[in-house]
Amino acid sequence: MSTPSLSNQEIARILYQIGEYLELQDVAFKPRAYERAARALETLGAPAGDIYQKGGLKALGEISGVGESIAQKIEELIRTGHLKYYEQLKEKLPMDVEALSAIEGVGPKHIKQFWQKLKIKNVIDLEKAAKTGKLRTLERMSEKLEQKILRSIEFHKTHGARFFIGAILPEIRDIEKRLKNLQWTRNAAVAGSIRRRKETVGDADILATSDHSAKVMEFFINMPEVAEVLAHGDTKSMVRLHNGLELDLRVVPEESFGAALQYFTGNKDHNVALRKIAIARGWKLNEYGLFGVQGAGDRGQKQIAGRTEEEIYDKLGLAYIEPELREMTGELEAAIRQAQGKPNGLPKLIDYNDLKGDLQTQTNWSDGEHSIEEMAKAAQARGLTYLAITDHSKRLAMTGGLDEKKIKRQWKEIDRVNRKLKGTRILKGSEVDILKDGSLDLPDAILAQLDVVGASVHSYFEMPRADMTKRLLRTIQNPHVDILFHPTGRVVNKRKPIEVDMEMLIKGAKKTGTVLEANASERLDLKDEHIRMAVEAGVKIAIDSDAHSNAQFSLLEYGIAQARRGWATAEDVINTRTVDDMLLLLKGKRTK
Ligand code: DGT
Ligand code: CA
Ligand code: CA
Ligand code: ZN
Repeated sequence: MSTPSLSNQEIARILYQIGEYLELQDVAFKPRAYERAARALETLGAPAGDIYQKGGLKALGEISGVGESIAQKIEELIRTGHLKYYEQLKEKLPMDVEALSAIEGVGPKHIKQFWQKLKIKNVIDLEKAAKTGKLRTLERMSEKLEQKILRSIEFHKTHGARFFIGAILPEIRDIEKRLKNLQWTRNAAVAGSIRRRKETVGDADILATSDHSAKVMEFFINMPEVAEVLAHGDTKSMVRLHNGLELDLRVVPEESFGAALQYFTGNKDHNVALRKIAIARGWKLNEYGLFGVQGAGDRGQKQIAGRTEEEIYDKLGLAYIEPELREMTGELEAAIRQAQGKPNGLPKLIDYNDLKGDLQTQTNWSDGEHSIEEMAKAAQARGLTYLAITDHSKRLAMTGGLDEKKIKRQWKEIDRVNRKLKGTRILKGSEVDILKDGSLDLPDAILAQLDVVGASVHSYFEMPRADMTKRLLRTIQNPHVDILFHPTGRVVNKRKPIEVDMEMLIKGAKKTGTVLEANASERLDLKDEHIRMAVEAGVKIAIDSDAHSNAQFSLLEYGIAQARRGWATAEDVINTRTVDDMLLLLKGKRTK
């Protein structure tokens, strides 16, 4: 093809929008079909353009969830980069459906009505109409609803878009480093949800100490990433970056740095509870420090702590709490128990350097970009001593999924690279597809010869909860299934999880000795709370990059962060073990 074809994500986005336009026109059934197809596109391992090139229109139609008529539209998009049908819909309904439907209280019917009666095309128009009292005049509207919409618009302005942590952390870290290295600062640190490594973040809260705070602010608002300066003061400024993320920078006194770091790291509930502990002791805790009367001779309030976070927790009678745990989910109680030498203290969290291997990676044998050898070298560069090659299995034929014959050929190549490469061992694996009934698309005889078998749902995402739970429980019954890959199928900010009874699944994993994956890619699947449930139940976790290129081993960090937020120790995570210990652990299930 001469023109660069659209990515699967871009095609999916257009299909989603068509679905929304059809919904606006009260068309029956079709909106669901477009949604389904969009989702199928998002989960495809290989670019739709490649699939089309290899198998034509017929191959597009064979993608599960894509019918004949939508396949034709995808073909047109691939061939021309445009879609007449879509352009026509857009012309007829030229409003920003995506943004408008994100406003709470605004549904498809409203969007249609707002356009027909008031020519409202986007959120700015909507806000104007609400502020001038025009919305309330419409049928089925009221002053109350108008106010609700205004509040919701206001909310979206401040909290609307939450950013995936992986999309912003490298840039924020870079800014933090530049601020730290600045000649006018003594210290600088990112606080807030970013420091807690929450999977999505609203804005970035940065702190610094300096004797020349005006200079620091000057530097901050003039950084090349800054698109707009929202506020500029001597000790506090706020900017918006080109990517849309807002950054606050506060310069605080040196003796308050720890207190400010603690305060602005949050979360809010954790802070409120901590302040109550201070009050119970007759003290006061705020972003400037911990203050109170300590000794009998003291008069007035003195600073008891504030320079470091550690001394604040210590003076309040708590063990130090890692930022990832500060979510008010029992960490304070555990920290008190620990400080008092009682059992059930805080977990010793897995460290960011603890991983020795990666158990889900794909290569150019299926939908990955690089060869087995290139992936192994990249894993080695990341400091890993082993990696499992887990290309897709045959049902995902469109991704080049491997059948029995091809997988046996791959083993030969793995053996060859293993003989050549020192220091990193390549394990034979597969990402086996879970069929509708929970069985797998490769025979046990093949699975038995693999070092690492991960099983994944890539179809029938919409199954009712009970059926899905049954399906996955059947899958993990298979003694050859070592790991359930990305157990819920969600993608942060993009795709909702499948419906499954997580408690039953974890029980099943415990009973069968199946490992659950904490996928470190944009999926971050399992979620932190589910990792915690698994860990509490004694189920082992594997943190995998799911790398599709040699650059993606850096993703592992986000999986580790998620595992830490799930209270996981190194012991809970199988790939902190040496390759032999890890394999021994997997064998435990197979020989059970
Ligand atoms: P985000 O930005 O929505 O992802 O979440 P955070 O946690 O970064 O929240 P943000 O940016 O609103 O505020 C940063 C921190 O400041 C927050 O984690 C705790 C602290 N904080 C904010 N508001 C309050 C408050 O009303 N009381 C207390 N004690 N702390 C607060
Ligand atoms: Ca924040
Ligand atoms: Ca903030
Ligand atoms: Zn997968």
